[in-house]
Amino acid sequence: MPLSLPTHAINSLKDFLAKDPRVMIITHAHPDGDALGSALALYAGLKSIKRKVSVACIDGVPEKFQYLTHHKDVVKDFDENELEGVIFVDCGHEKMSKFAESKKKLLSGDMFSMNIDHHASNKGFAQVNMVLTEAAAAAEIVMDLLIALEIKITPAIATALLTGLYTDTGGFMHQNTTPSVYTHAAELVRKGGNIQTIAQNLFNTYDLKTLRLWGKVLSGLHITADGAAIVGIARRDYESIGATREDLEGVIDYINSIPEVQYSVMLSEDNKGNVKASLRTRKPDIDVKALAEKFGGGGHIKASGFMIPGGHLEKQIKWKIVQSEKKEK
Ligand SMILES: [Mn+2]
Repeated sequence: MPLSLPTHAINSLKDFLAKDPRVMIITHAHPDGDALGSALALYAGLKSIKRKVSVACIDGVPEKFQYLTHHKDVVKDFDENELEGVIFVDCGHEKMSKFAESKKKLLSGDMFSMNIDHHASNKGFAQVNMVLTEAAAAAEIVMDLLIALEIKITPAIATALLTGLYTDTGGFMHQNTTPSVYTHAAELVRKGGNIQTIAQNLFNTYDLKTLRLWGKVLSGLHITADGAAIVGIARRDYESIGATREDLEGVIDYINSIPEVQYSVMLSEDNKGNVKASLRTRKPDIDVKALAEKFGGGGHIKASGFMIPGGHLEKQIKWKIVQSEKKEK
């Protein structure tokens, strides 16, 4: 069963594309597999019907995603004056792109703007919004959109879309793995999507510094009396072993694997002294999105996050989170 995409949004996009415009696809900073998979799938699809399309991500393409076709076409910057339209993909908020604030023209109404996303926090920041919170991944929406536009899903596009489905469902293991995810995935495999490539690049490949860093994280884990697993990683923790904060991605799922843990909080310091908090839970009755929102963040019920600007990683932050959670009870 395909998702119910809003017909008016499909028609607006069709009308816009018919003018042969120059259009930029933008995905969020610190991209994950869904950000890049859905953006590159849409890019390849629009290219195949000879549209003047480009694709941008402020942080470029991390090495582990460089198996994706057209990854070299992803630009880190662009001139908004050379565009007639922009399509945001997998951005729960325009700020996530890190372009919208500096390039005011993008969402000023001076050009066509579209927002393709699945985050519950998305307020519909573009002219045309295709926000389906029931979708597990932006890739699920992009797949149905390509079909609606009668664009052929090639094996390369299928692999990009499957990458989005795989990453945003934690390899089909998270609670958001709906029947729709499986039917979409089945169709993508039928169209030549390569699961082996995805599994090898994203799930079973870790370099030595990453494993060393994870060792540090796991040994510093603290479990509170309330069953919250909390760990803090200072900048020196990863810099001392030649790792970066990006190498922490995935370790929180190990922390969350402890059966008695109610929810997990990972606090990591960036090189400017800001602290990023990642929250996860596997418990059906716990909503980490609500917890993140108290700190000005957001995300999904089972996976969320927030940022403490200039927060420096000190015990106080851990304490604040635990106290705030206690008060709720
Ligand atoms: Mn996503």
